[in-house]
Amino acid sequence: VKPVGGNSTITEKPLPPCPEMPPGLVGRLLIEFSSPMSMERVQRENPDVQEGGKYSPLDCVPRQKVAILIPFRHREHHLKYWLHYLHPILRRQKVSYGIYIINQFGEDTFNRAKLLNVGFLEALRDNESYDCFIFSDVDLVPMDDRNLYRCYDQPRHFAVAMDKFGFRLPYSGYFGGVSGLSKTQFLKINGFPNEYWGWGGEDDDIFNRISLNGMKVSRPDARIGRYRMIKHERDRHNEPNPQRFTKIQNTKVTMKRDGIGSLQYRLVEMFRRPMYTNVTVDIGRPP
Ligand code: UDH
Ligand code: NGS
Repeated sequence: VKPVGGNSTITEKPLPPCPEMPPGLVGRLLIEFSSPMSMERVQRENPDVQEGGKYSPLDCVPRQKVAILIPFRHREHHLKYWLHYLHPILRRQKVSYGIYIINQFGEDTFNRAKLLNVGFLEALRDNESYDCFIFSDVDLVPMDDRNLYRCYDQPRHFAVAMDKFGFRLPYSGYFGGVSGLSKTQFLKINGFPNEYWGWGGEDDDIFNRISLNGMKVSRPDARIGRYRMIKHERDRHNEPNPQRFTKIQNTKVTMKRDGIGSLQYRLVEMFRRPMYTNVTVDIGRPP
C-alpha cells in the first residue's frame, strides 16, 4: 500500500495470470462476408487495439506473447473481414498479440512458407519477447472463439473443420490454413521450407518436419475448430507447383539445409497501421 499525499491510498494488487479458459467467450459465432466492410469501421469498433495491431489484456497477465503472421499479396478485401472478426475474438480470448501482414513485394511467383519464415524473424526483431507464432491465411475466420489462439505442448493445427471440406479434416496429415508453433518448436524444425514456389505442398512439408523431429500435431475438437473461408478465384502468380509431390518426399533430407537457418530476403518496408503491422519483403523468385 502506497501513501499518496493526504490521507488517500492506492492499493496495488498484483494482477492474476490470465485464466486457461477465459470466462467472456461466447462459443459459436455467426460469420458472413456479404455485408460490406471498411477499415474505418474495424478501427472504430476496436479502439483498444494499439498502433500496429497490438493488444494486451489489462485485467490479467498473459501467459504467452503471440505474433500472428499472415502471408499476403493483393488481398485487401479479405484483410478487412479478417481484422473485423479476429480482433474481438482475440480480445475475448485474453491473448497478448501483434498482427503482422507479410506482404510479398513484386509480382513474381508467390511463396507462402518463405513469407512466414520472414514473418518469424521480423516479428522477433520488432519485439524479442514473442514466444508463440500463429500462421494464418488471410481468408480463414474461426467460427468458434473457444478455438484458442495460443501455443500448445505440441505444434498446433487450428483449421481442422473448414466449410469448404464439409467441416472435416481433408486428410489426417493436413496442416494448412491456420497453424501455430512456439519459438522452440519452430526452431526445432529449422522453420519452414523456403523452396516451395507457387501453390501446394509447403504445409505437408511442415507436417513432415514436425513428425520427423519427434513431435505430434495437436488439434482442437472438430466441433470447435470450425472455419469459414472467404470464397475467391485462384490468384495470379500462384499456380500449382508441379514439383510439390516429389519435394514432399524429400523433407528428411532438405529440412536440414532449407529453413530458417538459410533464409535470405530483402526488407522493402515496414510500417504500422492502426489495425496491423505491414512487412513488405522481396523474397526473390524461383531459380
Ligand atoms: N495469398 C495471398 N495472395 C496471393 C496468394 C496467396 O495473399 O496471391 C495468401 C493468402 O493469405 C491466402 C494464402 O496465401 O489465404 C493461401 O493461398 P490461397 O488462398 O490461394 O490457397 P487456397 O488453397 O486457394 O485457399 C487455392 C486456389 C483455389 C481456387 C478455387 C477457385 N474456385
Ligand atoms: C493437398 C496439398 C496441400 C493443400 C491441400 C488442400 O493436396 O498443400 O491439398 O488444398 N498438397 C499437395 O499438393 C502436395 S485445397 O483443397 O485447400 O486447395 O493444402
